[in-house]
Amino acid sequence: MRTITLIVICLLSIVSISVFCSGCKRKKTTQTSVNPPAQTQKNIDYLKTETKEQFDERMDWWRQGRFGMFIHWGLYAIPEGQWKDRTTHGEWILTTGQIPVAEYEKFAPQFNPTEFDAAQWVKMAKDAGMKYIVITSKHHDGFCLYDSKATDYDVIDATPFKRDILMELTEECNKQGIYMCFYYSIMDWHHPDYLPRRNWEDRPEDGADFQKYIEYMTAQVTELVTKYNPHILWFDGEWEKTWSHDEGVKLYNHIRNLKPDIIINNRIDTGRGGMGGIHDSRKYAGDYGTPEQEIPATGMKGYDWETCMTMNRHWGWNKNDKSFKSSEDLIRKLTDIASKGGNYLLNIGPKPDGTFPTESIDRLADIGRWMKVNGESIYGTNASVFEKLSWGRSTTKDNTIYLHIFDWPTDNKLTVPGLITEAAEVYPLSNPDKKLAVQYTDGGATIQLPTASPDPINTVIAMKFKQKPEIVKTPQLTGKDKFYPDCNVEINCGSDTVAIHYTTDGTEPTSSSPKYTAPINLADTTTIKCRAFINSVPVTPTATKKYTRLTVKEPVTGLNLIGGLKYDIYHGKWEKVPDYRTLTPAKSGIATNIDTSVKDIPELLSIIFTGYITVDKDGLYEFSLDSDDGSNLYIGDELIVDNDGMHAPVMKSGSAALKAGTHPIRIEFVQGEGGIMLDAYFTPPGENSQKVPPKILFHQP
Ligand code: H79
Repeated sequence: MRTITLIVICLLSIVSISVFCSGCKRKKTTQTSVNPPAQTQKNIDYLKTETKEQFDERMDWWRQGRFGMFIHWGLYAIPEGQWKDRTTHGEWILTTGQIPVAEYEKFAPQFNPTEFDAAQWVKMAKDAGMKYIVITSKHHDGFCLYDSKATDYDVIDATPFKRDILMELTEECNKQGIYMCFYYSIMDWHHPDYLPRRNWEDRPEDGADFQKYIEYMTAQVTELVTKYNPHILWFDGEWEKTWSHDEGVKLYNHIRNLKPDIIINNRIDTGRGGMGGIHDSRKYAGDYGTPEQEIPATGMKGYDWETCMTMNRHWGWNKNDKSFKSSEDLIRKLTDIASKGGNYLLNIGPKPDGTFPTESIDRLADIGRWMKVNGESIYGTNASVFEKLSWGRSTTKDNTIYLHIFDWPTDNKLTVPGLITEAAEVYPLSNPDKKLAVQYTDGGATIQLPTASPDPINTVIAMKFKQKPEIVKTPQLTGKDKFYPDCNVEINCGSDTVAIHYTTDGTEPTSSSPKYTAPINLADTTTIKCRAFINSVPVTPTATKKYTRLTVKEPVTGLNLIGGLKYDIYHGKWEKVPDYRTLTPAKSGIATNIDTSVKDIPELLSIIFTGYITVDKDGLYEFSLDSDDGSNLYIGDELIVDNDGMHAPVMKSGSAALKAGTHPIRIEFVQGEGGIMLDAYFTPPGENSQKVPPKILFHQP
């Protein structure tokens, strides 16, 4: 998988390749040779051994903190976003400007940020209400902001500044009580052993040894952890095909063995799933998800995540980029993120002289003023207990609910839908002495607000309760929408004190419809409609769900079968699984497993597995395909799992009702560029999900 951004970069590169192809001599490397890191004594596999309690304890400060500062600073600050005629470059300028490495290195002697003052930076973060700082120890350009023994391409050896920026910041953070954390790029455009090269470069690949690069990186990460003791390592640049899941896991365990309580983001492994940043934490290393420049639509129960975002359009300093988000926007984004249970990592791109952009300083101060009053509604809070709120957001902590008002109601009455527990105290955080009156009606509360909004950006109202407050929500119906032979449906609306009434004939439920008291057993295709009532008055919208009873598939008989699936491989570039029936296979054979190990070339291919699956009992079977890129699974002629198209690792599932016996099965797979992966799982009735075992796969010779 690889998305449009890179493709565009590649196209641009091809167009102007001739411009930079002068003098193809091998660049002198500045890296000194590195010894492989010493083996640590412990070597615990942390991915497999950590309990939930241990994980919660390790993540505690981070979850409490909710708000951090990202800092992108390095040689790319020197050109200030401009190369030749283009003024829209950022920290990617080496690549987007196609600057040969030898040319780019000339920024190093110009790096002399005499105004840099670690105390001031840390204080600005702290005053803004931020609890941690993540700074680029090394970005994609390979230049290091600290004194690395593994390279001369760092602030000490290559610049006139000769001060260890990370050490100064670390000491200041320790002094001021801020958690110091480091960004580290796996992708490295400078190191001679890093592969792949940019396709416009004239640096030859000969002699490059990626394994040596891994040793270099491991040595650097080791010195960062042991010398600076950072609280997070924030990896990035993991998406190139040279980086693998196995190396990610190895590096993760190496770092945790050095410092067991460190936190590591999910970009250390290959499972982050695009800019959305969410990974399957059961399969991939990484302690939290990293959505980039976006905020997920909803929170994810039990999953930690942090949105990283720029204030303007660039991460690194660009003097022409004036499109800064307003303070209002930033404060509301912080609130939105907290209301979904996430962290906000807000970026600063310092200038070449070592100061922050004025626009950033102003915004940090605005956020700080708001946080001083309202911080308790952000720090250590959990996601909203409400469904969508028309006027703003909500966060919660223990027996307190915080209401964040973005749009002040014109009649000064704030409705809190579904709240049926009376609060002990209700007041604005900006004026705790001003207690507000609340009216409770069936299925909700109404707060009488002051006549004017104290803070038009976000006024926070605290509601304190003596016990955990009860909130009635639109009823949720459990269970899969496809079943066989029957299923039990449970209904939950978050409260036991209200009555849920339901229908199964498609009509709207009323207070005289059957009352839900125990799971509803379905033996046929049915649509359930349900709604919560208090004193016969409806207090939620109606929820509807259709449950379909699948037609059971009869087995095929009378076949002479032997073990394994047939496979055919086709070569070509496709966006989806191709119409392979019109194509000639490049390779065919018998596969024991449903995976990509049979491939003959690494990219641009399609694999079709055909044959039979034998199951030993009647019932509903759930099939899942986890693939990068696309895949489909058919039983007979019916498409059961549709996971087609170009994408990062994604798992999709579907169900089929099967009689015990043998059924025709077909798995189709397509691979574009980048990561390649295919795994097939199934869940037999009453069992756990498992890889489809080879012993139940057959073909007709
Ligand atoms: O350091 C900042 C940026 O320089 C860096 N990440 C932030 C924190 C960054 N690098 N690239 N990008 C941002 C955008 C790149 C996106 C892509 Fe991909 C990489 C498109 C295809 C490969 C990420 C991975 C999105 C899909 C897969």
